[in-house]
Amino acid sequence: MFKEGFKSGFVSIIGRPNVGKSTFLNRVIGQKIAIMSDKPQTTRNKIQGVYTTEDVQTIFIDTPGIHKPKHKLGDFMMKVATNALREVDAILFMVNVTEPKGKGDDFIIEKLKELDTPIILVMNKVDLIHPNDIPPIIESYKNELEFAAVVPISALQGNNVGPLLEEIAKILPEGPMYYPADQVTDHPERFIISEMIREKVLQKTRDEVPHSIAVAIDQIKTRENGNMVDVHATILIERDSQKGIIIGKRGALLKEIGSEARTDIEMLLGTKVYLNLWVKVQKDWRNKAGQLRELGFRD
Ligand code: GDP
Ligand code: MG
Ligand code: K
Repeated sequence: MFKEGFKSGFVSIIGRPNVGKSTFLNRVIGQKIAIMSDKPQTTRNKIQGVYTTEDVQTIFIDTPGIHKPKHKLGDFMMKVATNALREVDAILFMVNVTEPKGKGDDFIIEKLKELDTPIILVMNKVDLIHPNDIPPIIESYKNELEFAAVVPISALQGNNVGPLLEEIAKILPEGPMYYPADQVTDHPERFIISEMIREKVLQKTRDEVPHSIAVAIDQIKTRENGNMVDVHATILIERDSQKGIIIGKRGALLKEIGSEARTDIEMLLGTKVYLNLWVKVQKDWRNKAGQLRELGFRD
């Protein structure tokens, strides 16, 4: 689903163990969370939660490896983790304000220095410290890295979490709603359906569109009478020129794609399906999500 001026993007939270990353996510996402970490379509950088408002969708992803300097990661793994951080729109570097900057933080800082990705320094657990004691700690980090913003919060009590979300929103680019706003649990068929549609597009267009196209499932909804499922999906392409190819003369090709994909989806769901397909140019979309997915560790 696309809306003029809507923003969306991927955000990675990094920080030493116990700084409050999970507490923060639970607080932010609460009822709105869609945990999709065990789903096949999720990036190897597991999706931890999706937070959607009227204007913004923030997809929080986990970047394994980078949190654990003691863990013996191969060069390759470390490179992949670092590359993944390069592909996100923003990084939340979370620290515990009650502890001085330590070795674990220095390790993360060294990794972050290699990146151009905007970083927000999140000083968590401010409820445990006198406000006067916070600035020197902030300085110790600012001496080492440049931050898009520095936000003290208490993830536990909720203090200042709203302003932090606003800082994130400032950084995110305009983009699609990758996941439905009302999604509380993941639809297990979602990925298969998107792949079914993608497959038809590739078959019908031969080699005229690159494999980098993606299909976002905007909505899967069973009608009230229960006899029919409405599926709304968007084919994301990178260039305007690909749009005409996919749609075809008077929409003929898109119709074929839709009709054949619908048959497959009906088999999968065991019910009649109304499939509504859109084609949308989303420049750079691949960098945002597809590439992350492609990096997947198959563990
Ligand atoms: P993670 O390892 O970074 O995911 O950290 P957790 O979210 O599991 O939190 C570690 C511990 O810190 C838990 O006992 C939390 O309750 C506590 N904690 C997290 N955020 C805060 C906070 O803002 N204030 C206080 N006082 N404790 C917090
Ligand atoms: Mg945790
Ligand atoms: K994904």
